[in-house]
Amino acid sequence: MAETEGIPCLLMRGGTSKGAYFLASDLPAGPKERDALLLRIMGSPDPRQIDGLGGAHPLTSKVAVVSPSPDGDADVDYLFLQVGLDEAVVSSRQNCGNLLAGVGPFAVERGLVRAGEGNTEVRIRMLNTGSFATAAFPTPGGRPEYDGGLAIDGVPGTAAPVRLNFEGTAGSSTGALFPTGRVLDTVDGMAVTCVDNGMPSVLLRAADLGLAGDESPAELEADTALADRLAGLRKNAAALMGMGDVSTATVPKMVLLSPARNGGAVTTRSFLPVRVHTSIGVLGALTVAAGILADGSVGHGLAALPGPGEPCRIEHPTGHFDVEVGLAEGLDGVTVTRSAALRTARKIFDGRVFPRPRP
Ligand code: NQM
Repeated sequence: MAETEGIPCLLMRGGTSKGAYFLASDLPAGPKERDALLLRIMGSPDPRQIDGLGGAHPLTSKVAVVSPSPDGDADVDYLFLQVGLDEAVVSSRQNCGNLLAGVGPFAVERGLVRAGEGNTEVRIRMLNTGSFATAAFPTPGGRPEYDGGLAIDGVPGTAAPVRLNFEGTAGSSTGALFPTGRVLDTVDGMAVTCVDNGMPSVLLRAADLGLAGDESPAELEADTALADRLAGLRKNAAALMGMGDVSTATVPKMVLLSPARNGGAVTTRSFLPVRVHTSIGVLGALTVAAGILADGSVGHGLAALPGPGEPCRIEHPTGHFDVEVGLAEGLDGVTVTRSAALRTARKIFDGRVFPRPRP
């Protein structure tokens, strides 16, 4: 389709993020051409993204590309792309569980999946990592219902629940739940836990960096000495995790941990890796939960761990996020037995997007 006629696009909030959702068949098949087009659609590079759909923050500069799945075990394939703000970079190196919340409804909206009676389950293969998720959401009368009674912190009001059950998240980007082979490492003299339950992350104790751990994202972003320290730690931890050059990657995330303030398990501040998350990612929260549940990790001692069958409440800058994570000790060490969470999603705009002209 000629760019001048516009490209079909659904703008959706997925969890606490927002992004542009496309059918893969509406975008160029080659990643280079596709990414160049997405940069012009989102208005990058430009920190304000003034000439495109992007919202001038990593959490609103996201794209979901969805297609029917050739894998017999999935209904649809979902590729997540993080679009840079001031750099012309589109990265597929991380997954996004927040945009994932909109993938099931999008698949129904676009006719890739037929809605069930009252509720629909969509099985999604997540191409960034090769792991799977099943999304369940209400579809009364055969259409996704976005209105509902579930409040999630970081989003005003309430909306219909989207239940996300994950499989195969442990080590999905790095090959192991604890990619260094240890639950605790020392990097640049600091105790860290490198963990990947769907989002490769480096967990640190805020107190070890001289922080309380409940500073606001703006305060943390203004601390340039902290940014330098975290950049060095991230580079060295990523090497230990076998992740290679992460200078243009958005993973691993750096997550500061401190004791919970409001009855949850732990307080978090998550770096994306430069801007600070206003809440926390879905796979990010599942990864923090797996990290603190593991005996001997940096967060284990400071966390108020949930009882059997209780959700793990991850506190963040705008409230909390309850996730369900189970760990078991197996012959090969610690394994993840369950990863699940509740999110909401909303269709905001359906239409055609007109990319900026080629430079
Ligand atoms: O961890 C932001 C988000 C995310 C990722 C990020 C996410 C997840 O909140 O599953 O959703 O960590 O870059 O959208």
